[in-house]
Amino acid sequence: LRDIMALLAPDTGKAHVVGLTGSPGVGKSTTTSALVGALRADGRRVAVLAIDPSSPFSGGALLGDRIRMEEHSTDAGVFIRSMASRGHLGGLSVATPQAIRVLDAAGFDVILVETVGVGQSEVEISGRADTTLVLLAPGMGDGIQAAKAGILEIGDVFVVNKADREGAPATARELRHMLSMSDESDTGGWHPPIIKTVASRREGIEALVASLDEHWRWLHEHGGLSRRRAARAAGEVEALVLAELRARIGDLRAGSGINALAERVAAGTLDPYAAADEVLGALG
Ligand SMILES: Nc1nc2c(ncn2[C@@H]2O[C@H](COP(=O)(O)OP(=O)(O)OP(=O)(O)O)[C@@H](O)[C@H]2O)c(=O)[nH]1
Ligand SMILES: [Mg+2]
Repeated sequence: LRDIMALLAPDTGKAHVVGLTGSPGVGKSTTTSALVGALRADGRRVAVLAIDPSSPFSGGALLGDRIRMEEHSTDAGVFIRSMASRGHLGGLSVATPQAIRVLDAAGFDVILVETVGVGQSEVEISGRADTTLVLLAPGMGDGIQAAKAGILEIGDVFVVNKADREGAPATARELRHMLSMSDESDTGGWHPPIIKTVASRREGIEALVASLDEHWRWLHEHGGLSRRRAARAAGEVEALVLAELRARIGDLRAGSGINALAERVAAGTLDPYAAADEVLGALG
């Protein structure tokens, strides 16, 4: 992987990475599939990463997604892959950043990353995507939940899906109201649009594509793209460093290094900070 990443690095940075998140069953996969159709009709190559939480929350997600994406499975301009998040905090697979890099280098114009929002976890996707799409649906008590989960801050584009259901205008209104109260300085001047869709009938999908494109243009014009990507890269590097440190600490523990120090700390002949300094010194 190390060698592959080194080879791919010069070819990355072109794709528009779009994260989709929202409560289970809100219509993320249906929307993703409709977006693939619209983007393909426009001649763009599209990759989809569906992050499967592998949790009891939605055990059937994988199969359901397969079925919903099937119509695109024979299209050479579409790549679809489910990835297990294996309990990784944040609901994103550990390998997601690498997968995004590979697809980016492979020349996909748009990479759609679907993550199930359970609790606060969806916030992590905003750190990985150029554009974060937050989906809500009427009658799911989503509005208040959204505010609680800090989802208002991460959404660049909001979708009120299932607009064929009662309560969609109220959900959109409530969302607009909450967005109007949030801190403008956070968004750098971008006003997140709210798009109503009926993903199952592909209604509103063109407007959604237009909003995604508009945000992409805005990111280029206002320097937000390089800022976001630098922050994302920092997160990636940090994660690699932490993984390496964790591995080395594991080695230390397997040897006698930490045990000897721990005994001295327990006996009161060494304080824990001094012990930590010794460990860090050994790691360096
Ligand atoms: N009435 C209505 N139903 C919809 C709409 N969009 C999706 N659905 C249905 O809602 C259900 C859930 O859709 P999915 O696309 O699987 O939702 P999801 O957010 O990907 O679900 P998870 O991945 O399990 O969290 C399916 O039965 C869809 O057919 C819509 O616009 N209107
Ligand atoms: Mg899904």
